[in-house]
Amino acid sequence: MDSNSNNKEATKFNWYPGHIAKAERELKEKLQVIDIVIELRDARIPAASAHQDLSKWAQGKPIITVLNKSDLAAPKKEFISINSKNPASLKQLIKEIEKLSQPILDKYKSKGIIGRPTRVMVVGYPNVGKSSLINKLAQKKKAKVSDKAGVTRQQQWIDAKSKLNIKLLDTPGIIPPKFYSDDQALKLALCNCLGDNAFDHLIIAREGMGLIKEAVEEHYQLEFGNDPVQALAEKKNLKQNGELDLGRAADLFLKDFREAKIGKFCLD
Ligand SMILES: Nc1nc2c(ncn2[C@@H]2O[C@H](COP(=O)(O)OP(=O)(O)OP(=O)(O)O)[C@@H](O)[C@H]2O)c(=O)[nH]1
Ligand SMILES: [Mg+2]
Repeated sequence: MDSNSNNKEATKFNWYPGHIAKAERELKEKLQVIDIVIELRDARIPAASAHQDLSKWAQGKPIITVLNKSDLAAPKKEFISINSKNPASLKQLIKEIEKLSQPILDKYKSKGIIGRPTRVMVVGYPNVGKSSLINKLAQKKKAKVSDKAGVTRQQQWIDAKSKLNIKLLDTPGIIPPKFYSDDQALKLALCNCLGDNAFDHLIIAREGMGLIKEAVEEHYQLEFGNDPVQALAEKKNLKQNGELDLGRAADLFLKDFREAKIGKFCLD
């Protein structure tokens, strides 16, 4: 299979709805009043889920890069790794927030401003777990969480539960107007960061299976042949009207990958 030409097809689906442009505009505006930025990435794709313009937007404000969904990924040492469903995994992140907020609080104290909360904004691609993280830090279910990308549509301030006085800003997931590369688009689609209507499932499944060929062959006990999606449909006997149902096979792979049933990977 010529993976390059198929990969190019993946980016034909340029998903950039109006609300993303608005979300990016509001994010840049709000950064003026923010003290600390948490950039939440997906631990399975720490490079593909990075916002390359974020440090420019943040204009010197501290950015903590955090890999979420570490329970679904192979470990990566360079960053703070968390699992937003498990509060125990947040200790290192909370320490880092507290460390970075101290000089900010001291600065305000020296100006006679006492009790002003540190303002922490959480940003990242859709569906990386921003609202889940905020709910865990706040110890209450204030922000709406869903396994569909693009659920948070409005910024929302939520008070953190901490001995330090912290306000957290939940933000809608944003994607750049253009993907940085075809490889990035593929990985974001694979990890459910783009919304399932934004791409052709067949193309993404084929390309995604190619990235982890050995594990896929092992997990489903099959050989790729010319088309791994077809091989999976044959293996699972997925048919519609007597024909192999490639769409269902593609979705089966995507679901199993996203639930880490095939294995825990770091694709970057
Ligand atoms: N396995 C696992 N799932 C997670 C983790 N964090 C969040 N999720 C799940 O990921 C999905 C997306 O979570 P959200 O918190 O809604 O993500 P978001 O970044 O706020 O998404 P948008 O508001 O759409 O941009 C939900 O199904 C969560 O339950 C994690 O650490 N591990
Ligand atoms: Mg959200």
